[in-house]
Amino acid sequence: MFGGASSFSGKVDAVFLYIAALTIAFLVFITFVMIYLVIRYRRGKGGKAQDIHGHLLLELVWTGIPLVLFLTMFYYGWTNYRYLREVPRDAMVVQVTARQWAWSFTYPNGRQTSELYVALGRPVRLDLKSLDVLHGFYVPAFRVKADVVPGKNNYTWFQAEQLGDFDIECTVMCGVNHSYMLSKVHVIAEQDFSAWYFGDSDVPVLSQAGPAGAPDPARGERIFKLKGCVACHSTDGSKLVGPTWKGLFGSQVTVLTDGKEVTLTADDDYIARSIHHPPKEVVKGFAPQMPKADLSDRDVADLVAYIKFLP
Ligand code: HEC
Ligand SMILES: [Cu+2]
Repeated sequence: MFGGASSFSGKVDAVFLYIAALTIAFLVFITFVMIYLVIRYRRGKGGKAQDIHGHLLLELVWTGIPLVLFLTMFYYGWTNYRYLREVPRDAMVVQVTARQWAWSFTYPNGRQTSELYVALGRPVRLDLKSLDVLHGFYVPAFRVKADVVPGKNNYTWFQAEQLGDFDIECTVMCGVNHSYMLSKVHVIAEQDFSAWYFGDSDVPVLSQAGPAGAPDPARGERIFKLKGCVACHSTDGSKLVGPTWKGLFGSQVTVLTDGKEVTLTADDDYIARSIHHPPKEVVKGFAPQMPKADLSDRDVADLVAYIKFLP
């Protein structure tokens, strides 16, 4: 009866509407009966109070009917909940990593992306992991929502039924940039997905030690987006949670190290140190909020090259 962007959408909407309709019907019914009884039995001239001692049939009816209705709600909700939790065996498994304040996705072949790509009509299982605090994985169009709890592995799944791009949001207040913790699901046709998955895409397999070549700023930029640096650092001069990277390279930076203020030049070495050991030198005017990322030496070299490349 109901369609939607995923195999859940229609089912979740149907349960929701069923419960809402039943609730509204009861609200209207009870309100009208109440108003009627208040008027009918109001205190008037010559009225006389009456004692009533139970009415078996009436009590059976007003217990029985709601009981049956509420059990249908329960049954309907329960069967759908089971469907949401039972992942088909042939589902593709994608690891989802949440951190303040970005999502990343790792595919069975090791490819990592900051946006999710899935094939139309194919079930996808998402294994949810948080690196820091509580997050909530939510794709409104798919009616998919699951908590991502640090230290506990949660999961969810879906099967996309419509081509297109859909929003991913975080539902849990997870820090200052919570509301920017956004991403997308791209639902593409099966053959496009295979081409993307097996082909050469613009998204590299990260932290895989490639041939040691010259540091690559373009790869650095992709790491910047993929590893969530983009949530706290801008490249256009605006101040987010962390300092902007615009004009950073070669500038004078005042940092607090071991409780002392030191002014130094932001060179290769300083930037690499800031990434490897964030709390060691904390830029003046900022809180020590920078997390330690799992980056290889090559990743850091490419990030430094990217920062250098920025105006
Ligand atoms: C949760 C927010 C956050 C994230 C995510 C984050 N940083 Fe930071 N970063 C900060 C803050 C705050 C500072 C300033 C305080 C400090 O120096 O520790 C900072 C400082 C830096 C500095 C020194 C900048 C300067 O102006 O001297 C570099 C370089 C840096 N971060 C690189 C990175 C890289 C690379 C990533 C991604 C792997 C990253 N950061 C992710 C918050 C963040
Ligand atoms: Cu979050």
